[in-house]
Amino acid sequence: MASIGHAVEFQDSFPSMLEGLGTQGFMLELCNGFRLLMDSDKGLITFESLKRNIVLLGLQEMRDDELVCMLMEGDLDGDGAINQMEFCILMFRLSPGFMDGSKQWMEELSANEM
Ligand SMILES: [Ca+2]
Repeated sequence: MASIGHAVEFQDSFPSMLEGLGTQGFMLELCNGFRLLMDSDKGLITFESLKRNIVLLGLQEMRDDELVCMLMEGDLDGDGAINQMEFCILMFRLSPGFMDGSKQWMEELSANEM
């Protein structure tokens, strides 16, 4: 996954964000992130909406093929776009350092009835 190195750097701030925000606040941040990137007509992140909003993430140096790679990585049901659940899962997967804490986080989340 060398091609998504930029994204990984970005995601590495997640553990400290989670610490500062708490589970609920962090979930809100994730949802906000999704909404920033999504195509508001479709309610999904598409290549076009990602391309349009990538500057917001400071990832404007990512090439088109890297964006496509990210989309394909996150697109679990194969419809060519990323929905909110796929986005959250992708964020976890792009953040190796976060995986250690994510199990506990997911348990806390399901305890709160997401
Ligand atoms: Ca999908």
